[in-house]
Formats: sequence, C-alpha cells, structure tokens
Amino acid sequence: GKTVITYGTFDLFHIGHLNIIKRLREHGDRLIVGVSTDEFNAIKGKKPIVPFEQRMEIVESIKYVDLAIPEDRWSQKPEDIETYDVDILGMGADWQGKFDDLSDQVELVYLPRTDGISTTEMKRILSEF
Ligand code: C2G
Repeated sequence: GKTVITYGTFDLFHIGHLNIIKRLREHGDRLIVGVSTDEFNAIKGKKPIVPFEQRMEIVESIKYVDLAIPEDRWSQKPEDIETYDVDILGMGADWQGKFDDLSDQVELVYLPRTDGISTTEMKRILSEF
C-alpha cells in the first residue's frame, strides 16, 4: 500500500486543515501527520494558541489520520520517509516546490489551499471581541 505523509502546526483546527488531510489520505491508503511541536513552531516563527499535546490529540482523532508524530525539526522529513517507508509527501500549495529536494525519495504532491479560512484570520476575528 501507499503511505502519504504531511506536516503542519494545525493550530485552531479548521476546515482547511481537514480538507488537506482528507484529500491527501485519498492519494494512498495510510496517512501520517507530523504535528509541529511548540518549540519547532518558535523556529518557524509561529506561536500557536493551542498547546502541542492538544493539537496532537485532535489530529490523532481524525478518521483520515493513521498516525500522528511530532515534528520538531526541518531535517526530519528524509528520516521519516525512511522510517515509515513513505511514498508521497503532500503539502498545501503555499509550500509549492519547497520540498522538491526530496523528489528522489518520494513523490511530491501540492494541493490547493482552502480559500477563506486560516488560523491567522481566525485570530484576527477573535481579537476583535
Ligand atoms: N492549509 C490549507 N488551507 C488553509 C490553511 C492551511 O490547505 N486554508 C494547509 C497548509 O497548506 C498545510 C496544512 O494545511 O499543508 C497545515 O497548515 P499549517 O498548520 O499552517 O502548517 P505550516 O505551519 O505551514 O507547517 O514542515 C512543514 C511545516 O510544518 C508546515
């Protein structure tokens, strides 16, 4: 069977996160999701509202997700691809081309983002109350 992997912060989980997870799962028969730790988010320049443990528990609970793993460094992708015998690395189109250096190890799939929703926008709306 084909194993797909994707990575993300998945803060304030929303339909855009669900859509990409659901769509990527359809590209294979096993989906692994790397959830960025709070420390790695600091490296990415992000400060999630929802703590890592809760973001992991939410992602693990999604029926399209077969395994959730921590993502704590940029360099773990090639290691994960070997460890989990991954066939496809999939990301939203905001990452288009960014992981093509791994194209000798995996098939790269970049899917369109879901319009009209983002964690940043949700935080902006919430901050108005
Ligand atoms: N996404 C989407 N549509 C949105 C918002 C997000 O398709 N409206 C997708 C993103 O393209 C990404 C995934 O959902 O593939 C997770 O998004 P983030 O949590 O913002 O992930 P990011 O911080 O980009 O982390 O090593 C890769 C990084 O960890 C990716």
